[in-house]
Amino acid sequence: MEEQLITAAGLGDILDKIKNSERLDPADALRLYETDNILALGFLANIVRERKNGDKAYFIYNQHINYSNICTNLCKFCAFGKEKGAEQAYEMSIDEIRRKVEERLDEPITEIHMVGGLHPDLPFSYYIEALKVIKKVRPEVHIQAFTCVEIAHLAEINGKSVHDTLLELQKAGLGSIPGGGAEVFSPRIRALTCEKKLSGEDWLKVAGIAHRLGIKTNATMLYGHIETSEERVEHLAALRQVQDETGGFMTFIPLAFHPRNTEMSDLSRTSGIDDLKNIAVARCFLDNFPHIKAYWVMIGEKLAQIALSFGADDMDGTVKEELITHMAGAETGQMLTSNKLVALIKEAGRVPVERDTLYKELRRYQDDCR
Ligand code: V47
Repeated sequence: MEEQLITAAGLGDILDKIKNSERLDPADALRLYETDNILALGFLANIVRERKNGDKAYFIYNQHINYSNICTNLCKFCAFGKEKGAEQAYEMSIDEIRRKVEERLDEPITEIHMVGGLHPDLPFSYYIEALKVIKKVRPEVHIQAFTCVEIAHLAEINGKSVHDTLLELQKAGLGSIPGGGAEVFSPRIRALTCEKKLSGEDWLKVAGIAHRLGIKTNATMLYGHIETSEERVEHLAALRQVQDETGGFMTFIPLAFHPRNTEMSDLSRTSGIDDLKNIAVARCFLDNFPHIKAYWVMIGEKLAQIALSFGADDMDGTVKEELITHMAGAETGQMLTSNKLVALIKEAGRVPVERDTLYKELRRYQDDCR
């Protein structure tokens, strides 16, 4: 039945490749982006998803801390970053970061996800102290912090190489690196939307250096603004190439552009179809990525649930206090309880698995109904 659907969609040759675990080439990915048969695409992605992760759908008990929104890059797609001195600009002191962690000590949080803007004058010691204070209050927690863009900035203010800076951050408590700042690697897109930001090439270099030090990272792509399908595919191909070399990426997270309060607010929000497409194409093309995340904060919990049948095997986590997407108009809640995540996953016909940051299974909700 499904095979007929796929053949009718003109994707029979891609089905054969996927069945034989053959790598898709960029032209295949482009055809997948251009298909209007979302069910055929979903079926293809689901083959890869179930081959890699079976029926499991992961989530994590995490806490987000956005230590400062002051940023020198001021990207056109971002509503979070503010100039120093602007009305909504803020920066947390080390004590405030400590309090944020202390406030939630009664919750079984396993990961703290910490990112911020490129601050013009916080010294390198601030970032070291931030990591140390989190570890002091919550020694067992895994800190996933500072995007590759922030890492390059930290190396600059530290006056040392990315390699040596990462070693210092690791010693202070850095566990892994989140996937932000990748945006779309295309120089055309960067020139039009985030001209001051680290180049795509350099983002990939920082990720590679981290991987070679044994520091795992995530990868993202910000889609749904002015990028073309070709530019999306080039982005995915660049990630796949680095992953072939290092194996250090854990998960790929397509990020749906939210236009409100940004300099690109004339654009519409992404459609559900485009959200599912980005997940499904990534799952088919990124054959060397173990996981694809449907980030519920950006696409909503309902679509994230459906995405679990369109290639995604992870819904991210409990989150709480997310600012980057909410400042750009996200209508999703600020947090989900772990019970809610479990219920959403079960209802989608998958087996909920609470994981740690590095995808170690902490608890499988197979038969119990908690
Ligand atoms: O780098 C900025 C994006 C990213 C907007 O690694 C926007 O597990 C949508 O990377 N609309 C930060 N997106 C968030 C991020 C992330 C989130 C969750 C999990 C992980 C992970 C990483 O958010 C930025 C940028 O690409 N962003 N502005 C916007 N208006």
